[in-house]
Amino acid sequence: MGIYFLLLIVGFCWGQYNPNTVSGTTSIVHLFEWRWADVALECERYLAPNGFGGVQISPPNENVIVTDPWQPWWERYQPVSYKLCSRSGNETEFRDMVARCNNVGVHIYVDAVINHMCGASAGAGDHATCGSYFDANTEDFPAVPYSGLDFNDRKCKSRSGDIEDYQDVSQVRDCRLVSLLDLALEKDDVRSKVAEYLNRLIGIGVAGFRLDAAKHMWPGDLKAVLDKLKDLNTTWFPAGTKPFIYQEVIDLGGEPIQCSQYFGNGRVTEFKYGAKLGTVLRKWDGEKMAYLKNWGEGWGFVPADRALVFVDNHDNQRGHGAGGASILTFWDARLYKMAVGFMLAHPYGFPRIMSSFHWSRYFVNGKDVNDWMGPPSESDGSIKPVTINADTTCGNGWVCEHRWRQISPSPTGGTTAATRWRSAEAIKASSSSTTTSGS
Ligand code: AAO
Repeated sequence: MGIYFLLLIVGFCWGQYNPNTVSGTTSIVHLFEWRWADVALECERYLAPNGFGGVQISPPNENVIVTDPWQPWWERYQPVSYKLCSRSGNETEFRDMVARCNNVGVHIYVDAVINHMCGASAGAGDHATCGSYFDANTEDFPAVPYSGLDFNDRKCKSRSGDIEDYQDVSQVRDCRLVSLLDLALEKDDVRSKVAEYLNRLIGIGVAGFRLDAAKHMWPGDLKAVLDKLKDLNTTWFPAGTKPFIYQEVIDLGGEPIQCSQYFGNGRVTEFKYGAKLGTVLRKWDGEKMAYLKNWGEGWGFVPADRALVFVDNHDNQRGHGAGGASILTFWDARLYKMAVGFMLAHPYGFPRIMSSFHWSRYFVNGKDVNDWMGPPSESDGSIKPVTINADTTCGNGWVCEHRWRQISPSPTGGTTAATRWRSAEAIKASSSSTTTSGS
C-alpha cells in the first residue's frame, strides 16, 4: 500500500512526460498550417483509424499579419494576443476540432508561443488576425493586456537588444530572438497571463503543449508557469492528468544552454536525432546503418523518456532553426521514408511525424530565397482546404507525408516497420524507466 501510494505520487508529479495518447498509439503528427476544419476531418477520416495518437497544430492565437513578404508561415510566431483566431480558424472552429478529435481518440497539442510577442518592427495598428490593436514600438498589447513593463528590455545586456552571442546564457534568455519582443517571464503577472491562456486551452480539451523557443526562457520561469496549469479536461482524460510538455530546445552541442537544464519541466526536442539520422542515411562522414545498433543515448542523445524525436521539423525542412544540410525532408522522398520508417520502428523517444505543404524552392547561393512562403492559399489570403485524391494522397498543394504508405503508423490492411516493431509497450517501457508507470 505504502509503495503503491509512493508510486502514485511520483507518477502524478512526473505526468508532463507522458504524451497522453490513447493506448496503442505511439506517435503524433504535425499538421503544419492546416485549417482547424481540415484537422477535425483528418482526425475522423484518417488519423483515428490509422493509429495516430495526436496532432501538433500551428499556433492558434492571434498574430501579426505580415505583408512583406506576403503572409509568410512565420507570421504565426509573432503573437499579438491570446485570442483564438488565426489563419487556421476562429475559436468556434478550434473548439469543434478539439472535441471532434478527442471524441475519436486523437489528441491536440498546441504550439505555444509564450517567449515573446511580435517583432519590434511590426509597427502599430490593427493588422492582426482578430483585428486587435497593438503598438510594437511602445510594447502595448491591450488585448492581453501587456505594456512596456512586461518585457525584458532592461535586463538585456547586448548592444542591439537582440541575441548576438549564443555563448552568453543571459543574452539568449533575456534579449530578443530575431528582434521579437521578449516577455519578462520572471514577473508573476506575465506568468499568470501566459498560464491563463494555456489553461483556457486545457479547458477546451487540449492534451499538451510544444513550448516554442523554450531555450530562450529560464527553466525556472517556465516551471513557475507550468505550476499554474490545471489538470486536463475530464471529459476526455482521467482526473489528475497533467498536460504533456515538450520544450523546443536546440542543443546540438557547443553551447552553454543544454537540454538537460529543462528536464524538470517536461520532454525536450532532440535535434541531434534528425541531424544524425540524415547523416547516416546519406552515408556522409563514413556513417553506416550498422552503426545505428546503439541508436539513442549511445549516440549522446538525451534519455529516451525525455526525448521528443523527429526527422525534420517546420524550421529545418526549409533551412530555419538548426540541423544543417543533412536533414531529410519530403524533397528527398526515398531516404525520407526510410528515416521516418526507422524512427517509428525504433523505441527511442516519442516520435512526431512532419506533414508539410509544397512551396517553390528557389536556391540562390545555396539558400532557398522562398523559405518564407506560407501554406497554399486563395487570392483573399485564406488557407486552401486539404483535398483528398482517389488514391488517398492529398491535393491542393498539401504533401501529407503522414499518409505515405511507408510512414502511416498503421495503415488499414497494411503492415509497416512501425506496426511490426514499435509497440505501445515499448513507449510505455521507455517512459516508465524514470517516470513510474508512464504517468
Ligand atoms: C522573422 C524574420 C526575422 C525577423 C523576425 C521579427 O525571419 O528576420 O527579425 O521575424 O520580425 C520563426 C522563423 C523566423 C521568424 C520568426 C517570427 O523561423 O525566421 O522571424 O518565426 O516570425 C533559434 C531558436 C529557436 C527558433 C529558431 C528559428 O533557438 O527557438 O531560431 N525556433 C522557433 C520556431 C520558429 C520561430 C521561432 C522559434 C520564434 O520553431 O519557427 O521562428 O517564435 C543556432 C542556435 C539555435 C537557433 C539557431 C537560429 O543554431 O543554437 O538555438 O534557433 O541558431 O539560427 C548549427 C548549430 C546550431 C545553430 C545553427 C544555426 O546547426 O549547430 O546550434 O547552426 O546557426
